[in-house]
Amino acid sequence: RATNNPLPRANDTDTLALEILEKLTYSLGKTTSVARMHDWMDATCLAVRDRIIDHWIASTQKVTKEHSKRVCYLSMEFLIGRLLRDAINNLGLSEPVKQALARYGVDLDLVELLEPDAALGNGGLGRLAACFMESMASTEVPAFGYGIRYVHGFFRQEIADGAQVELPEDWLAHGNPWEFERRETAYEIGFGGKVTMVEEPGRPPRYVWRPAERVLAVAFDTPIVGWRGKHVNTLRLWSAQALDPILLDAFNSGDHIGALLESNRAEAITRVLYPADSHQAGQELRLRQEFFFSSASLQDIVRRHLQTYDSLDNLADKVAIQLNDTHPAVSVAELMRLLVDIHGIEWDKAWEITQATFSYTNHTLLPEALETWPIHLFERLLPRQMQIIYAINADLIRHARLDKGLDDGQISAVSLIDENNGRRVRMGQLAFAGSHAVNGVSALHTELMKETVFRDLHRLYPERIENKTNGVTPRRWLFECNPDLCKLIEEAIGPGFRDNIELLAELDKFADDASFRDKFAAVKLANKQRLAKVVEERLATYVDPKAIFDIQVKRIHEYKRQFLNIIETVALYDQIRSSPHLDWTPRVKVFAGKAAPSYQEAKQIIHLINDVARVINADPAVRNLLKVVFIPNYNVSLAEIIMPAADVSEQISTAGLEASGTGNMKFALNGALTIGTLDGANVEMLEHIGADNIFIFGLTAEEVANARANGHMGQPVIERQPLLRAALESIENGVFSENDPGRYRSLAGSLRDRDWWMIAADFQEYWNTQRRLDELWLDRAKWNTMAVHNTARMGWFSSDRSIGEYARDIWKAGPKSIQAIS
Ligand code: 26Y
Repeated sequence: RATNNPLPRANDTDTLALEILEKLTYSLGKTTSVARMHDWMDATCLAVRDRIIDHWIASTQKVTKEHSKRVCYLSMEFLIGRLLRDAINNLGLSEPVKQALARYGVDLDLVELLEPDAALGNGGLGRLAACFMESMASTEVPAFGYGIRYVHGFFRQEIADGAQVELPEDWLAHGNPWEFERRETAYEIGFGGKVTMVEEPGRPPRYVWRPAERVLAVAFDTPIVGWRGKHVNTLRLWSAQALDPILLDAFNSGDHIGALLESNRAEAITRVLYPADSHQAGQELRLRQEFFFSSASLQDIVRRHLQTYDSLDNLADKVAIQLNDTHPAVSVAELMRLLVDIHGIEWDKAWEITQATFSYTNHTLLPEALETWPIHLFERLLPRQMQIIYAINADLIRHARLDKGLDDGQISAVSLIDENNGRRVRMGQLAFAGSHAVNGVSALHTELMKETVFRDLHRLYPERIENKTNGVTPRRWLFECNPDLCKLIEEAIGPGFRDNIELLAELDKFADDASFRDKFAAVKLANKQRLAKVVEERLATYVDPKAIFDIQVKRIHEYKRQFLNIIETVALYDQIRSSPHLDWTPRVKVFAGKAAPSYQEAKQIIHLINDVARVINADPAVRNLLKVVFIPNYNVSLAEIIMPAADVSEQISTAGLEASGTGNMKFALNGALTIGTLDGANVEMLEHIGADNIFIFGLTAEEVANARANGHMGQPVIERQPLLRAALESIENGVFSENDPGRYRSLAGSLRDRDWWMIAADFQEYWNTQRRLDELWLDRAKWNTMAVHNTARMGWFSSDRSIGEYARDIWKAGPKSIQAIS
């Protein structure tokens, strides 16, 4: 019997050593004596990849044979990071691969560092997509991730004279060992042109779109292997190519440059990731990207469905399509076009299929991040999709007016077209209308969705919005990044937690066990030493691993309030200098994160952090009681070093603005204590971890809304708080920017003014809470007890749990065991 599924390979060191050598020899053409470290990295990836492929083929065949329902996760971003350790760990090959390489005198840890960090995303939303891909594989939910194969991912950040500099990222420069180009899986994507109505006798009129421009979307597949290699899913990323790569006519007539222009124009679509995660700039190229990957993914989904079934009527029974925010929302119109125009399905039936197939996740309520597109741009680029949106809107408005009795004001709030800002398509409303389920990413965020952005649509469709609190994969964010802690946990409670992370709860009873606590603290110290070494190497700054490591790492944004953190740092600096005799608790303030290149305020905040760091770190008066470091180029790989090394996790966003947060979960899982506001998933962390084990401060979301409505101003608050006043004055008077004393005048001024982000409003409570942490540090047994409780109680925040809920409530897909979770 012919089968391409070989016998399972042996996983011993001998076999792996031989296979790595074979890859080095026959795939890379190198001998052990001339091989460089990157050759070993490639050879190791290829050897490990073979094992993934075995499981991949088996998984694909099983899903095909059983006609299982598939989940298609459409996301403009997948912030994956490195894959080698993930693969080795999930396949249970850590020891044999390490030993195998050791035979050639090669260190696996060093090999791993050479893999480029795939940064096809901005931040939380993209990293969530990557965690979800891993969890779907680990929980055996058949899934495809669909996205864009950007040639240049998220920019590399350097700091020059304190300021952010953006450099191009080039992850594909030396090839990508994980991907498979599928030249046969390619679709034409149209742009522009005209729509004509075709009338044939006895048939309803048909619309035919003749695009002016066409490009090809070519699939590149990466296998995503789940825990214990049980199941492998596919991440399918689209790359743009010209249909006719060189215009032969032009080429032959000697216009060699002109002949290549078209391919440049086509390939530009997937050249670079937009580096903004909170402000829509509205460039045409971005809309092209959105449509390009949406259309390619839908054509692929439809084609695959028709390979098995003879009709699209049962599409929603066999596929669930999740829209990761509104970036793929044009999919709603595009699927309608495919169903109605191409496959001749009647409009109402097509709409039923569409709604049953799609669901949509919202990740932000910030008005400036909500996507809308000018009608004229949409119409020019996607004329047929624009018509379809008008038709959907007409149905929606008719229903709202006639069946639900909405008035004009309410109608204009639910309309897919914003008439107030020069007529724009609202992508949020489109995604909502085209989906059977819409979800927020934390309990608080979901409630706020119902009250704010989607208030009127929620009234119209009160069943549609539900909550799915985010999670993070414990494989990457505990097992792989903190192996020593896992060993310790296993000694205490056995290995069960590796297959069911909620069993971490059994660790709770060790929180009061002094000897366990000490070992827990010893692991934390070793992780801090490792981070200290990175800081020393990259910044030539010594930080004492015995001090509190107080860490804020995330995108730089006003609402995330890195500014609040650095003002508190300045106030602490002032206090240490004015009362040197007091018993100050040594602290290291660690910052990292990127600002969108066009976001001036965020770039100023980075500059300020670096200016403050320079002054404080050089001041002998603080005697190493306080250090400030900004580690450049925050990415997934750096996060894997940082998360296990934190004592304090800063989650201090203005309440109501952080949809969920996921860094908060990674820190707490690794035993950091959170100082945070009642925002996003912090609220649920408080419920799980308990109020005694987390440090909550500040205004609630409701209080923030009220303060804003009541015209809150910072100045009167600042007058009443000498610490804040002094810190702010030193920042605005150039104490940290002597060569440019006015540099921070407007940044500081914004606090005196309307203090939109409630920094002045929350300062005093933040300061007081930090001092409670200082005090707690003196009672290390108590601190460590709390840290153990954090790790023990964070199991619920696994993305396996999130995926289980999506599978059960929204997708109705995945193994029976998952769909039956309570
Ligand atoms: C439209 C464009 C400007 C845009 C691009 C990216 C808008 C938003 C984004 C990304 C948003 C994002 O990353 N949101 C984050 O999603 C995480 C996962 O749900 C949340 O944990 C986090 O609170 C939220 O800010």
